[in-house]
Amino acid sequence: MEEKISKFIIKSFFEKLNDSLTVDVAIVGAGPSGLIAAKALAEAGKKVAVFESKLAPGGGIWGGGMLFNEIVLQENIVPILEEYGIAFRRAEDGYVTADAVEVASALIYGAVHAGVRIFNTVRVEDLMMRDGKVCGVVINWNPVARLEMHVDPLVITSKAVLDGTGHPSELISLASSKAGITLDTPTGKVMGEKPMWMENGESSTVMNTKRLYPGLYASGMAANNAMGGFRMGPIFGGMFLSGKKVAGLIMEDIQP
Ligand code: 48F
Repeated sequence: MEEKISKFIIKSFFEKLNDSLTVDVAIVGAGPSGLIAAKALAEAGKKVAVFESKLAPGGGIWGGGMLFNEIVLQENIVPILEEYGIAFRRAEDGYVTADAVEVASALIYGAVHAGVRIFNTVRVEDLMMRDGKVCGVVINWNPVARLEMHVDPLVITSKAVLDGTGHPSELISLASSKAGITLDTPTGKVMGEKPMWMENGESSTVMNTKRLYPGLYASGMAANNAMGGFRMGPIFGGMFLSGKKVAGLIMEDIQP
């Protein structure tokens, strides 16, 4: 029995990985914006792989505000909560609250159920570029990076790469510093996230969600960091709408 169980795991994992070496969209980071974009793209028939450096996908959802595991959303997000079957409670002034654990697990399940492959504990450490376009990501096990092992990576090729890495916008920053490319931002470089301003941050997250370079997109807090938007804490409507928006932008660009 022991031999069979190990064989089944190895076989099905390698089938999954082998089939994801070339995808339509490689999403880096399984936070709310990345997971929502992933499901929308998969439902539109795109082949999507998500690479998440942590063991548990879900990014900043799980901890709610200061580990109080509830999140707040605006009432106009209710249709998206209903799409996922997430329960919510009405608060005052047009806000609703939802259980952070239910939201995180629903977004993960929604993506995988739609056909997205999520590779957890895999860190994207670099980009691939050809002819003025981003066309893939360089991956390695996160523990390899954390233990500073000298181990060469593998590469996933894709038509589009989404930076959903949250506050540091790791891939956009890498593209700017290492590849020296000019981003579609006011300075051509990463503008840097501004301090807390919930109202402004919520709307700017959606406005800042865009293509920053051919083949390279940003959503959620990565978009805000790239474009110089404000942070907003445990209100998540902007993240949800950012995920939906970037899925639409990518679909327009990679239509056959
Ligand atoms: O930060 P995160 O949750 O992404 P988001 O969609 O949402 C932000 C909110 O959670 C919250 C907020 C709400 O108002 O401000 O912060 O912008 O998730 C980003 C995910 O990316 C992973 C990281 O572990 C996290 O789960 N990640 C970061 N860098 C890498 C990565 C990398 N190089 N490779 C793979 N995953």
